[in-house]
Amino acid sequence: MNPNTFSIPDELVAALRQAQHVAVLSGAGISAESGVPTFREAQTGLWAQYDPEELATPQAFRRNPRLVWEWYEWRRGLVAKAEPNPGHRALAELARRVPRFTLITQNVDGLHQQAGSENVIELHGNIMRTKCLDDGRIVTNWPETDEIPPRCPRCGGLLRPDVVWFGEGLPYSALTTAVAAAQSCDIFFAIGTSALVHPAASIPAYAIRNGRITVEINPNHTPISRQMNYVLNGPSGEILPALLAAAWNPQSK
Ligand code: BV8
Repeated sequence: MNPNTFSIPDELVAALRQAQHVAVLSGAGISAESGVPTFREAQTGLWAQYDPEELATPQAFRRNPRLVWEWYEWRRGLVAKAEPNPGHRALAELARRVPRFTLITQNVDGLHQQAGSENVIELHGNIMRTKCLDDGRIVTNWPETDEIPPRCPRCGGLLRPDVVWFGEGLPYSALTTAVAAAQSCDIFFAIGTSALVHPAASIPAYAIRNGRITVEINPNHTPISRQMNYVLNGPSGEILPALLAAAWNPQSK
C-alpha cells in the first residue's frame, strides 16, 4: 500500500463550501477502519478457502444453501460488532452542511445509517435484512428451527439474505436515482471503492462525463483514479474529517 500522502486542496475546500448538491458513492473501504473486512480481503478461518465472489451467487445458494447461509451468519456477526468510524460520521455531518446530499453505497453493513446518514441508497442490499427466496418479500422473524437455512413462515420457501448476489440485477430505483445524482450533483465523491464491481463501478463515469467536480478517496490507485479531478490517497476515516474541518472549521486547518 503506498504511504498515505494526502493534502486537502484549497480549491476543493472552496468548491465544497459553495456546493448545492454533493453525491457520494461509497464502497467497502469506508468500513475497513470499522474492522469490516473489504470484500476482496482474504477471508479468515473456515472461510479462507472460499472466494467471496463464488459464495455471493444464486448458484452457490442453490448448490449449498446451508454453507451460504452460514457464511452470511458469520459476516452478520462481524458487522454486528462493528461501529461507524470517523469517515461514516463525517458523511453524516456533510449531509447537514450542504443543501442537498445523496449517499449511494455498495456496502451491505448498514454502518452509514448507524452513523446517522438518512435516505441511504443501498445498491447491493443489506446483510442484516432477510427475505424469502420464493416470494422475495422481507421476513423479519421466523420460528426457532434446527433447519439451516430457516424457512419463510408465509410460504415455506428458503430464507436468504436481502443482498444483491453476483448475476442478480440491482434494485432499479436505487440505480437510476444514483445515476441521476451523479449526473446532476456539483461534487461527486468515490470513497473506498475498487471501482471493479459493475454496474456500480460505472456510476462515477456519469459524473465525469457531465463535467462534475469528481473526487476519489482511497489509499490505493483504482481504474477511475486517472479520470478524477482530485485523488486523495489515504484512509477515508482520516481524510473526510480533515476535509470537513478545512471547509467549516478553517481555524483547525
Ligand atoms: C449484474 C452484495 C446483471 C453481496 C455485492 C459489467 C456490467 C454489468 C455486470 C458485470 C460487468 N462485468 C462483470 C459483471 C458481473 C458482476 C461484476 O461486476 N463482477 C466483477 C467482479 C467484475 N456484476 C454483477 O454480477 C452485478 N449484477 O450485473 O447482473 C443483471 C442485470 C439485470 C438483471 C439480471 C442480472 C451485481 C454486483 C453486486 C454483487 N454484490 N455485494 C455480498 O456482499 O455478499 S458486491 C460486493 O463487492 C460488496 O458489495 C462490495 O461493496 C463490492 C466490492 O466492491 P468495493 O465496495 O469496491 O470493495 P473492494 O473490497 O473491491 O474495494 C475496497 C476498496 O477500499 C479498495 O480500493 C481499497 O483500496 C479501499 N480501501 C481500503 N481501506 C480503505 C479504503 N478506502 C478508504 N479508506 C480506507 N481505510
